[in-house]
Amino acid sequence: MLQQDTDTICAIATPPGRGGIGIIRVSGPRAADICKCVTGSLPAARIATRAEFRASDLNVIDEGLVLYFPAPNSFTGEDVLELQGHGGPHVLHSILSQTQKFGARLARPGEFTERAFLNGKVDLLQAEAVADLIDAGSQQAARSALRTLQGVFSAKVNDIVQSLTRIRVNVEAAIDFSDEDIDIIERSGVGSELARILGAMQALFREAEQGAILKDGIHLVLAGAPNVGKSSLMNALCGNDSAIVTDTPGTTRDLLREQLNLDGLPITITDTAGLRLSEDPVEQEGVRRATRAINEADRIFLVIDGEREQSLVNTVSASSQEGIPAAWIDTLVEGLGDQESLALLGRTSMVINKIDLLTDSEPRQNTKIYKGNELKLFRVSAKQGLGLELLREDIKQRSGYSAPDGSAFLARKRHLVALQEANDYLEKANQGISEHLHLELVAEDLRLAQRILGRITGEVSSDDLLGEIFSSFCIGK
Ligand SMILES: Nc1nc2c(ncn2[C@@H]2O[C@H](COP(=O)(O)OP(=O)(O)OP(=O)(O)O)[C@@H](O)[C@H]2O)c(=O)[nH]1
Ligand SMILES: [Mg+2]
Repeated sequence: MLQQDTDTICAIATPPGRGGIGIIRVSGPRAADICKCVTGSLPAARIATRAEFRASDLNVIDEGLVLYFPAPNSFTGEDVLELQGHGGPHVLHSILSQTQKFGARLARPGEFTERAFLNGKVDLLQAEAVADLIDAGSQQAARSALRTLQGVFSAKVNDIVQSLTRIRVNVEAAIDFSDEDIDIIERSGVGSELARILGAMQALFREAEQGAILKDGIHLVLAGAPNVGKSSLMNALCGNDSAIVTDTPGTTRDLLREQLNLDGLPITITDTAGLRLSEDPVEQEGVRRATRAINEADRIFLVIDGEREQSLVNTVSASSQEGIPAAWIDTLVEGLGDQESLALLGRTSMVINKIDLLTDSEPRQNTKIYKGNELKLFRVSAKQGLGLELLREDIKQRSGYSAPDGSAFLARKRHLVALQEANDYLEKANQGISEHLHLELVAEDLRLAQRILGRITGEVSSDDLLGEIFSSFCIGK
C-alpha cells in the first residue's frame, strides 16, 4: 500500500472517559500538515516536544506533547502523529475534530493495525496479537500474546513453509524428469524431510492448542436444581460474594458471570437459575437462559444438594459399584435425546455440595459410571470451602491446560483449524509418496498445505478474512 494512495486517518487511541493523559493518533500522508496546522510547527522525528494545540480560530484547546514518526519508521509504516493532551473527553474530541478539519477522517476499528499489516510492518499473526495483548485475561495470556507479537509463532510457521518449499522444488523437478522421478525423490530425501515436517507440525499444533486455551480461556457453568448451592459455590470459587445467596429456592434468576484465573488459565464462571418447572414467567426465562448457557459451556459442574440427597449420597459413596442415580442426571438432560445427553455429560462433573451437613464430611473425588460413561464425582462444601482445590484441579486437567513456560505463544481457533488442515494435506502427500502415487497428486497436496499455512501469517488472505479480523479491534488500534 503506497502512502500517496491512502487517506489520512485519526482516532482517540486511549480508552473513553477521563484520565491523566489522552492520545490522538493520526496516520497517513497528511499527518505532517495536520501537525503544523494544529501545533504551529513540525517537531524533530521521534522527539517528544511540548506544544499548544489550537483550534482553527487559533484559540488554545490544550497543551501537551507531540510526537512525529515519519514513514516508514512508524507503527503503520506511514507518517504518524501522536498528540498527547489531557485525558478529558471534551478536550480530546476538540483536538480530534481539528485533525478532521485539516484533512483526516475517523479510523475504523483496527485500521491502524490493518495499515501496519498492509505495509508489511507485521504479519497477520502479529496483527492479531496486538488485539490479543490488549484483551489478555491474565498475565500469562498477555506474556504469550507479546511473544506472538514478537514473531515467535510466525517464525515457527515460516520454518515449516521454507522446508515445504524445498520439498516442492524436488517434487516439481521429479515431475519434469518423469523417467527418473522415483530416483530423484529417493535421492533428495523427500520422504524423510516430509516426516520431519509432519513431526514439527504436530508439535506446533500442540503448542498452538495451549495458546488458544490461554487466549479464549474456559467457560464453566454451574448448573443444578434450585437451592443446591450454585451461587454459594460461585462465590467460594471466586473468593467474593457477588452472587446473592438465600435459603429461598429460585433466588438466582439471571445469568451471573465472574472471571477467575487458575495458574494463568482465564476462566469465566456462570451462575445460573435453578433448573425446575415453574409457572413464574421470570423464572421460566431464567431457566431458558440457564439451558442456553449449559449448551454453550466448555465445562459444567452439576451441583447436587448433599443434605437433601443424603441417603443416595451415602449409597453411592459406600459402594464402588453403585452408579450415579438417574434422577440427578435428569435435572441436566431433561428433554434431550440420548446423543445430546451423552455429549453434555462428556463435559460435566458432578458436585455433591453441603457435605459439612453429612456424617462423612470429608472432601473427596471419585469416578462413577453412568450408562457406560465415566463421570467425576466431587464431595465439597461451598459454605465451609471444603474440596474446592479438587474442583480447580478438575477444571485445569479437563481443559488440557498445562501452565505455560516462558516459550508459550498465544493462538486463535482460526490458526488451529488451518494447522490441522495443512497437516491433513501433508499426511496425504506423505502417503502418496510411500505408495508411489502420481507425483502430480503429491505436488498438489503440498501446494495446498503451503497455501493454508500462508493463510495463518496472512501471506495468502481474502478480504473477508482481513475484514473479520480487523473489525474485532478497538478504535485507535
Ligand atoms: N451447610 C451448607 N449450606 C450451604 C452450602 N452451600 C449453600 N448452602 C446454603 O444453601 C442455600 C442455597 O444456597 P444458594 O447458593 O443460594 O443456592 P442456589 O443453588 O444458588 O439456589 P438458586 O439460586 O435458588 O437456584 C443457602 O441457604 C446457603 O447458605 C454448604 O456447602 N453447606
Ligand atoms: Mg443461586
